Amino acid sequence: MRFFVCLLILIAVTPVFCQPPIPHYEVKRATSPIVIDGKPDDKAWAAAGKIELIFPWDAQTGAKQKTTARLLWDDNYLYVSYECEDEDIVAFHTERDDPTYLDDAVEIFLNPLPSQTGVYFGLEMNARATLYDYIMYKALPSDSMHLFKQFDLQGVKLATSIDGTMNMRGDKDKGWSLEVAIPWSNFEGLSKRPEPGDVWAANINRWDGVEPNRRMSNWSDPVQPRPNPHVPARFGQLLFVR
Ligand SMILES: [Ca+2]
Ligand SMILES: [Ca+2]
Repeated sequence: MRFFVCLLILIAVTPVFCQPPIPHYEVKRATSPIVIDGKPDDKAWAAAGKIELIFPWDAQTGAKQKTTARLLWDDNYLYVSYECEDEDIVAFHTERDDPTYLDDAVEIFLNPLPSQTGVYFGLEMNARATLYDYIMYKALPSDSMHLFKQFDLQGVKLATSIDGTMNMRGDKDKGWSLEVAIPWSNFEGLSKRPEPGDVWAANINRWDGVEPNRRMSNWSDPVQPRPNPHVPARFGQLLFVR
């Protein structure tokens, strides 16, 4: 009897212990101005650590193209940059809150209050610098997540730079990059502006390719059977440092 109880406990807890670790990243303060022009070549970016996205779903058939993301902060903004290797840059959506995730797009999901997983902010940005932004929130009675896209972040600065020919399918592109600056004032009420030592939770994602050959890559593996990054309990940790 005791053996079977132990076996049942082992079966119940094993999936948790087998999950990949939650990644951590130190967000350094920008020591010089960052010009949001889509090219993360400002002097400040050189000090930022690099995140390379991983490919959690082997069943997807899109090319595994490298993405590097970096983050910085200062008194007014959180800065995020992405450098995407891409042999075929495809993006069509141009209006705020269009479904940019159907294009070549990068994302950041931000939870300024990691003690809870019921609310977070989403930014999904395509290679044309179109922003789809929203709040995701958990609601009773089923505790399912809801997406409120009428919410618009204020004062976001966003730009991309293209090394190739967008939406020309027959040639070979090199890639694209994106810079975004998000004012801290958007998060008032849920969290104050971070100070050194504070931790926020986040995931960083990319959608790449054209159906039926698409692929999603992520900073933190959401540990889902199908591509789904909306798992706040699996977000990585951003530690703000000087
Ligand atoms: Ca692409
Ligand atoms: Ca919106």
